[in-house]
Formats: sequence, C-alpha cells, structure tokens
Amino acid sequence: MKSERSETWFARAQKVIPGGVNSPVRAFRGVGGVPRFIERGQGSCIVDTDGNSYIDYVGSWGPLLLGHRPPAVIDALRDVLEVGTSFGAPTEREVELAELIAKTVPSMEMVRLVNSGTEATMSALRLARGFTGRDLVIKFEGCYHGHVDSLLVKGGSGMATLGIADSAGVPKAFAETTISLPFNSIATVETAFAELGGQIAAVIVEPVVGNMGCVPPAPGFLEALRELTAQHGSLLVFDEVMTGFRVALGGAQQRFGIQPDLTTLGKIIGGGLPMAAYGGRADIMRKIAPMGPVYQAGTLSGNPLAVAAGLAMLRYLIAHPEVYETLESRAAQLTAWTPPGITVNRVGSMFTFFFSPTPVTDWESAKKCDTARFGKFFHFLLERGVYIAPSQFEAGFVSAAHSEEDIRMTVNVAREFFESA
Ligand code: KE4
Repeated sequence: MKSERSETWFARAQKVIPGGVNSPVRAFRGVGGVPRFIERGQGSCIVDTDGNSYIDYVGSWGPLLLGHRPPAVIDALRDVLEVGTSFGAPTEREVELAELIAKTVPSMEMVRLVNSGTEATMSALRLARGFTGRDLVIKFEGCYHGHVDSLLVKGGSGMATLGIADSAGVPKAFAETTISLPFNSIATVETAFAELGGQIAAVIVEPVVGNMGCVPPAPGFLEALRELTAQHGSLLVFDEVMTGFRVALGGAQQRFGIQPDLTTLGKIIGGGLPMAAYGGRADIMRKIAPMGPVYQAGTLSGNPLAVAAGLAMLRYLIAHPEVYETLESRAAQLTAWTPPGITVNRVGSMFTFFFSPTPVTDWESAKKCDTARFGKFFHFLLERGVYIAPSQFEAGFVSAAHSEEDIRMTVNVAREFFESA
C-alpha cells in the first residue's frame, strides 16, 4: 500500500505544526509509522491522499455515529450556509438544540453550548467549585477529560494524596486541586471522602471509560459515586463527551440508570463539527453568567453551522431509535470472536481489543498490555484497509454506516493476523 503523499505531507507538516498534527494521538506515536493524511470520507470508509481506502473505526474519535457525511447532516449544513456561519448573537436553532438535549438527557435541566469537550469539562468543574465553594476534584486514572490544566495529573503516592502534574506547564498548585484515584475502586473513593470530604467539590468520571481503551464500570461503582457525592455535598459530574448519544440515546446515565448533577457532552452532538455542552440541575446551572457569579463565555459557542449539524444528528437519532439496535448488532458481530491472549471490552458500539490475556478493569491493568504487538496488529490491519485507533489506549467505534460485509472483512483480516503471528 503506497503512502508517498502522506509521507511528503507529514514531513512538510512537521515544519510548521508541532509533531505535524493538531492533536497528539494523530501522530501515530503509539504505533509507529507515518500517519495517513485523509482526503475524504463516506459512510464507513475514509480514503487517504494516496488513494487508499479504509474501513474506519476511529470515526473522528467518536462524533460520526452515522458514519461520514450522513445526508441529514450534510443537507442541514448546506441550508445554513445560505444564511450565514456565525453571528455572535442568539439564534432559534441553539434554543432548539438545548431543548432537544434537555429532553433526551433529563438530568440536564439547563444546558450551555460550548466548542469542545475540554471547554465543557473545564466549565463544569469551575461551576461545581463555584456552586459548592470547595476546591478539590476527584478524577480517575486512565480517564481523560480534555486538556484542562488541573486534570492533567497522575495519582499521588498514597491513595488520597493530591495530584502530581502529568504535563509540563501545569502549576503544582493547580495539580494539587485534583485527587486521582483508580477507576472502579470504591474503597479509595470512600477513603478520599473520609479524609477530605468537606473540601471535595466534585467527582468527575467517564461513566464508561474510552480513554484508556474501553473499560466499563464495575457493578456498583457508579452507584457508589452517586451515594458518596450526595452524602458529602459534592457534585457528580458524568463526562459523557464520548458516551453521550453513543452507548444509548440518553447516554451512559440512561444505560446504567444513574442521575448525575452535571453532564458534559461533545462529539456526537456536533455531528463532526466543533460542538460540546455542559448542563445539569437548574439550581446549579443558574450560577453561570450572566445569571450567576461563575463566568464562562465563547465567541463561537452555539454557532449556526455546528448547531445545525448537531440538530440534524440528534433529530435523526430520536426519529430512528433502531439505529442503536444496528450499532449493538454490528459491534457484537465485530467482537464475537476473541483471539487467544486478547481481552475485548465493549459497551454498545465502543470497543477495544486489549493485548492482554487478563481482564482490563482500570489503568493498572490496561498499562500491562503488549503495546508493541498492538502496533504490529494496527499496521497489519492498516495495510489491508482497516483503520483502527493508532493507540492501544483508545476506544474504537462502530457506526450505523458499517455494513455486515465491512465487519466480516474486518474480522477476517484480524483472524489472519492472529493466525499468522
Ligand atoms: P475535546 O476537547 O478533544 O473536544 O474533548 C476532550 C474530551 C473530554 N472528555 C472525553 C471523555 C473525551 O474522550 C475527550 C476527547 N477524546 C479524545 C479521544 N481519546 C479526542 C481525540 C484527541 O485528543 O485528538
């Protein structure tokens, strides 16, 4: 499979863009080799600049639940282009989108639209601190909530110790406002609340983790977070940027029956355009400017193009709930065969093939994976027209555009790898 043009463009890109990419994971550092420069997408497939076609299981990292260029979204974008791209003023469509989100995710009584998942989680945590008057936040190792300064931390030595910066440029003082605990460990959360409960503004969690690879919540874990936060006057924040409208129409909170105080959304609600949101209990959201003292703003928040794409996406999903049965069935078909020595985690249409013979339930177990062999698997598939996430520690996504034939072809290529390697 030729990649001359990708190689040429990658060399050129690195002269002007750090690492040649606008987001680190795209640089293929996790698997080696040259990232493919993509020219176009349609349905379940993407085509790179050298003309190679791939069945795409990245789907822009989650937004493309209906595949590339779903007609409803493309038509909605064409319509909006006739009237403008951005006004910096309220529009009817953004009210309709907020209403649709509130209706589909009932815990989100009020909604604020922003432009990225990072902005949504950063704003939700500032709001939680403003509402509770407390400073500390609990997060979980292996969960990623965007590049919010205070969340780029790793766990301290002890279980309830304050965070240590995991990125250059994050002040110690910021890192120490976060407690990073093992995902799925109720005991460590109980300890943290026992020791620091009165100072904890919020617990933020990916209710189904996508960012260490796909890791489901252990039975009772989310329920325990709900009880402990309520008991200690802290807020429970579900970061559903990835799981929202993915693992169910109402997200993980619908699938697992838990009502958080605040929720962040992104990806699917923008249909591939820059759109995210945070929202939750009205009494909390009323603290947000201009109603209340917690400031948050954005030039392009609720912009007509992204809102039109998001509205078209959500209206389609609400009108076609059978999409979720298709997603479930295709993803089940993809992961029905588990190769020896591999652990497959799947929730709905998000999945990860972990190169580990033992269960992957948290970051400690995830990081034991054989990432070198994963890299070989990645390139074996890529060379044969299957594009999965270029990192062991990412979730893959099946879209409603993936056909049974796409899945069959993918499984055959994967079998070929395991039977040859
Ligand atoms: P963005 O700022 O990238 O829009 O969203 C941050 C974010 C927040 N919360 C969750 C649960 C997320 O998964 C993300 C972003 N996800 C990554 C995929 N692992 C985006 C891919 C990338 O960083 O390029």
